[in-house]
Amino acid sequence: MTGGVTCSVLLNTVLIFLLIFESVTNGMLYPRESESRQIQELDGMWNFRADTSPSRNVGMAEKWFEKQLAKTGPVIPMPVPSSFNDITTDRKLQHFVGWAWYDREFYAASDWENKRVVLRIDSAHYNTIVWVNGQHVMHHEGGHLPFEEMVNPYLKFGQANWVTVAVNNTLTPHTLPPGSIEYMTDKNKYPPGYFVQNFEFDFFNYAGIHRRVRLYTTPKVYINDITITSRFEGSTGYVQYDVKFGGLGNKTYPFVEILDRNGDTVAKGVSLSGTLHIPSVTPWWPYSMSKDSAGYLYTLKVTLKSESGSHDVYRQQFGVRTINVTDSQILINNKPFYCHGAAKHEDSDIRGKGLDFPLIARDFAMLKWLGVNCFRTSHYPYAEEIMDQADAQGIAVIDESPGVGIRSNANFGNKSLEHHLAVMKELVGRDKNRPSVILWSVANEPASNKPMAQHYFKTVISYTKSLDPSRPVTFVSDAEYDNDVAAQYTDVLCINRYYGWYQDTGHLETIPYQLTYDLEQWYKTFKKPLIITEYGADTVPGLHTMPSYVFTEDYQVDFMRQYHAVFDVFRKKYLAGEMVWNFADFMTVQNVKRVVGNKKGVLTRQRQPKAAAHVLRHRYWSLINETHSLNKSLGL
Ligand code: GCB
Repeated sequence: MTGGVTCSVLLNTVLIFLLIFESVTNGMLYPRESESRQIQELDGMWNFRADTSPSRNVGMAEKWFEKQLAKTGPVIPMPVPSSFNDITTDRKLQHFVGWAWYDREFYAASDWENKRVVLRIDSAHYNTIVWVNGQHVMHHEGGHLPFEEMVNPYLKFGQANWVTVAVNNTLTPHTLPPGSIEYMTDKNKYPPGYFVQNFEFDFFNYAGIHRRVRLYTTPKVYINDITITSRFEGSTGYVQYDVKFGGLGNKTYPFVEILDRNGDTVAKGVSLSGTLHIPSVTPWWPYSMSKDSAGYLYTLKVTLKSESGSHDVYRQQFGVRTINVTDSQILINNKPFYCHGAAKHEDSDIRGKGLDFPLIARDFAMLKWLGVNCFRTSHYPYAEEIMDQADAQGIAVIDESPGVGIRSNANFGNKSLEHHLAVMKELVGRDKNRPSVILWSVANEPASNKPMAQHYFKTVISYTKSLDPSRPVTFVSDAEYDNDVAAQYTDVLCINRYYGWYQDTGHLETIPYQLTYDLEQWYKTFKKPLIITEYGADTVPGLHTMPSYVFTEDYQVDFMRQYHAVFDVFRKKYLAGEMVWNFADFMTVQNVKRVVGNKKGVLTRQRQPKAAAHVLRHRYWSLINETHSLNKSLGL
């Protein structure tokens, strides 16, 4: 009893600390050029050296950051952004765990001296330390979100500078995702010092500098953060905005304008926060619900002049749309939204999880080809460039944290919880203005049947709601309706199901029985809209049998048809969505259940269709046509 009280006092303290912390931390605006801001890309070939010493700590002990990496020992070229794992032919590097070191040279323009210069890394996996010219600049924990720091004190203006980045991909019980290092001490079986990285998630733990690295400049008094929420009544849009600025306590003269898609001004204001009205507003819609205003984005142009004469301009895109949840539906702009989607991964040959523009473009082309109107960023936050496309192309997103594999008791402790809250704050801070984000998912398949999950998820979900009261919050469960202790705190139930695959393998005829019973029980227990966030079957492309057999393209087709028949019954009731697992094949750890990765994609890893993709495409486009003709008959 006493233990429980102490524990909740501690957690409340954590929550209060984070709420106070929130009002004073930096915003995380995406780097954008403007009249007052310049960007210098640092992507390209960097020097790279993995610290393969048994302790993995020689680089830190010898202070490799104090000189150019090439002067510390042999380096190889490594592309940034990319995962380092699949670039070379070296098996040790593919599976390397520990500190990986990067460095490169760059020039800082002499006229930057009077500006604020920020170094931003869009993401590096997992634990990152950055030095400029040998001096420590920043440290960030977490593999999928951006971090930045003002670097003026470390720069040599008008001269060459160098930046060193050390990234450690070790996962511990308190990282997100969690993992553990296991030392194999039996000298008869393993070499000295042998260890393995264990974790409970099903994708390759790609590592390195995964996203863009940039320097950008702002004036000394600068726009630090912008928060926008919106709604509409009749044809009028109401846009509530809040601008935070940084820099020395100067008097500021803000000017804000809302620009429509053509760049015409539709509303103006002269304060740092307020509500602007857009007459004849065009709401943001998913493309499956509107042909004409799909992905309609406005721009909030903020101009901030200060007494000292500095002048900053930032353009933030947003959409006008609302999200509401009833006991059986998700409503976008007060209309029922049925998610016919796919769960994805950031994953590709060679680059691993490295940002790749051609891949982003191809993925969106294939999402549209399939008729996907919603995807989940399983199982971590995706690159901002991917989220930009979702906003602009009108595809809804379930935005998921890296909370995957939270299963052992150690993963539910205070240290883990505190970090989880901090990650949610970073994620909401980054994606809060995105109209595509309709739902936050705080985790995938945690052990939500363990009693300790109740307090943990109550805290994470209520904290996320406090950060963003405008969106529903969920987590994705693989527990059962009668033992899940955390689902009660969600707004939408999300469950992953593998009937006919992991259970009753090959017995397609059992799927309708088990799925129907399950959906009914979940709804009866919780009275909330439900999304099947995963169902799928591993499929080796090119493998065929008739009748169908597990692992063939034919089985994937038959399997999906069983699910679809049940979905069609329940989508008229309280099923708010179906999402196939997975959009495309992806890499996993080596495992007897996986033949060079997870093959549940309806597309291959090269983004070409398997037979099931055609079935899905037919289904999803029929659903879109049904929605469009319904809208037409309603005069929308
Ligand atoms: C799941 C997990 C996903 C796996 C998938 C599978 O439930 O959420 O990460 O990849 O099953 O294929 O086993």
